[in-house]
Amino acid sequence: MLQNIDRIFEEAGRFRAGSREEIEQFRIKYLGKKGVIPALFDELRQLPAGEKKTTGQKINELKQFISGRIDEFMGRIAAESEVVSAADLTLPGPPLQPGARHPISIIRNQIIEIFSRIGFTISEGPEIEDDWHVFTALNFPPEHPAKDMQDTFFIGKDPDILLRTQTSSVQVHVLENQPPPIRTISPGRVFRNEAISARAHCIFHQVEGLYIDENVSFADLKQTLLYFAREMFGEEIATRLRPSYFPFTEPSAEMDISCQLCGGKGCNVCKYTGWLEILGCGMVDPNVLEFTGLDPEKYTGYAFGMGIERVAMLRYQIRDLRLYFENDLRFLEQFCSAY
Ligand code: 2U9
Repeated sequence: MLQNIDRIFEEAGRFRAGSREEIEQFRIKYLGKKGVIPALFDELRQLPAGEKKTTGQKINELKQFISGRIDEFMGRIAAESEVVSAADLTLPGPPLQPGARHPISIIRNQIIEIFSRIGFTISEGPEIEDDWHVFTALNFPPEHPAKDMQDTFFIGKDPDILLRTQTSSVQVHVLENQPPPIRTISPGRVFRNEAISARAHCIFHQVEGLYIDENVSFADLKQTLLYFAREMFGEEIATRLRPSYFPFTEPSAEMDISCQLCGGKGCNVCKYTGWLEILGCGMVDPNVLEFTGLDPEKYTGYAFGMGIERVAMLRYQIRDLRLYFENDLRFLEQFCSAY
């Protein structure tokens, strides 16, 4: 029943009225004697006692929301007809609701700004790629499961042409076309053949970073990521690295930040660990350098990658990834930023 109420919330939220008749029809549909809200209250009576309180509250919220929408549209129509009848063309127009940047854009711009300050350039590249730039040059073995149709979107029948699954493909182009020192980040949209849920989506955004030069060490990587975490989440944030595995880096690690909700003490958001995973990183595998024409005896480098949706979730305490893609103004209006 709660899901049904959520659906009605959305449906009523999408309603737009151009005339008094349309508003009246909307009122009858939801609040009329035989309308949706009285039907929900009838249904409520059948529920077990334990569920009645929360469900009843939700129905009341829905009722108030719908009444609010009716008042809002009536007010607008009244204001419009007043302007027409008064016809005072010297009056200022009705205020325009200012737009707000999407949270993904805000966080992407902040990440770009943070890394730009320490000398990283921005690289962009194609979303439709070939196998070499997405997998082979990044040291994925031919039989790697990521190359499977279950995980990657291929364009047509050609197994060589696909939608990039990570923006590291952009950095393979950079390595092929530019001599070191290279210090660049690649923000962009990526595609994975995943079922959509609160924690996963088939389209999401990443920022991958790459630094290649002589004598680049793991210590450089650690300090850069610590700097990033402090700039993004505040000076008080603690970080830790856990060993991990990626085909393109060796050694590899994942970085956690201390949970800001509980200050690292443990809560249901951090699953009582005090830590939240934020990104993956490591030293670029010598094979990747060799594949892209660099001498691994001369050059070393580090790389890192993060999902922008994930960083935004941690920054704004967003619980469900699907909210980013629904274009619901009640969600989008909450974000306001200089970025
Ligand atoms: C080159 C070589 C190596 C980029 C890296 C990660 C680790 C990583 C994931 C984080 C969450 C992607 O969005 S996510 O699923 N990424 O863990 N990415 S190192 O490594 C590179 C990049 C470019 C030439």
